[in-house]
Amino acid sequence: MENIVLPTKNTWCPGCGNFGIQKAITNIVSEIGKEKTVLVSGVGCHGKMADYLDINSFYSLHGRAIASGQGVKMGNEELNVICSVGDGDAYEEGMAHLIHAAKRDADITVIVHNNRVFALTINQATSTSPKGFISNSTPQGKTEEAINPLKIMLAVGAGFVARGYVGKIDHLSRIIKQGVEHKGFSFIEILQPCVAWHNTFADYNERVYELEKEFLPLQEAEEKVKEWDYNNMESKIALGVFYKK
Ligand SMILES: Cc1ncc(C[n+]2csc(CCOP(=O)(O)OP(=O)(O)O)c2C)c(N)n1
Ligand code: SF4
Ligand SMILES: [Mg+2]
Repeated sequence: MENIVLPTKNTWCPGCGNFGIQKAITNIVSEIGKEKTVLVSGVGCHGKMADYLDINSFYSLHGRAIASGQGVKMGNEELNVICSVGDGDAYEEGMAHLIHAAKRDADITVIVHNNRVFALTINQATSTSPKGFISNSTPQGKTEEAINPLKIMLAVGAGFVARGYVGKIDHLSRIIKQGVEHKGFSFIEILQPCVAWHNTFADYNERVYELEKEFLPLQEAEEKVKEWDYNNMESKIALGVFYKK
């Protein structure tokens, strides 16, 4: 394993789920090839990843990392492009980019650091915060249902759809590696608790489980992603590759 963590001052909160994603990338970087990999970051707590890793990177704008990543890939198709984005980035400001990149099967990997909150701007609800979530933008509780991004990705034809969890770093590392190696668009939702504003560690630890199969046929995947709808606080949460074309 190559140590690519820079000695830069790290301002993530102690215990932040982003450390798990940093570790997962560190685990696989020598296997996917450090010199031919580019990390394209959005803006938010997750975006600081570009500052903390000794890896080729491009610090993009909030919601624009997926567009920038496609530009990088067009410039040099030999590169592995990993767009490291927040849920605010991917499912709010950048949702149109996410949908169209999936639809056109752009050969990039999107990893979503989904803490289910706008964290850097100190606690506003996002599309995947559960109904009833109390935050600075929803002081009386979020009134809308959460969206299910995996369902959306399958509906628009994404060729690789997976979910990982920072509490299972080896499993997460394997999923990211598979996503990078997949030819075409790959989408990986990562459950990343934010210990400051949305600490879901205990809840996820109780509910997550790994899919037994390597991946599922499309119809089965479409059913499986409905098991947890992001509002339900009781159902089990499947991890793994749901679908691979
Ligand atoms: C176009 C635009 N809108 C809003 C902002 C302000 N902004 C900066 S970070 C951020 C929240 C990021 O949330 P998320 O993408 O979920 O990342 P996290 O901080 O949770 O990792 C916002 C709204 C911005 N920089 N640019
Ligand atoms: S605010 Fe949340 S996401 Fe941001 S560094 Fe702290 S724990 Fe991590
Ligand atoms: Mg977020």
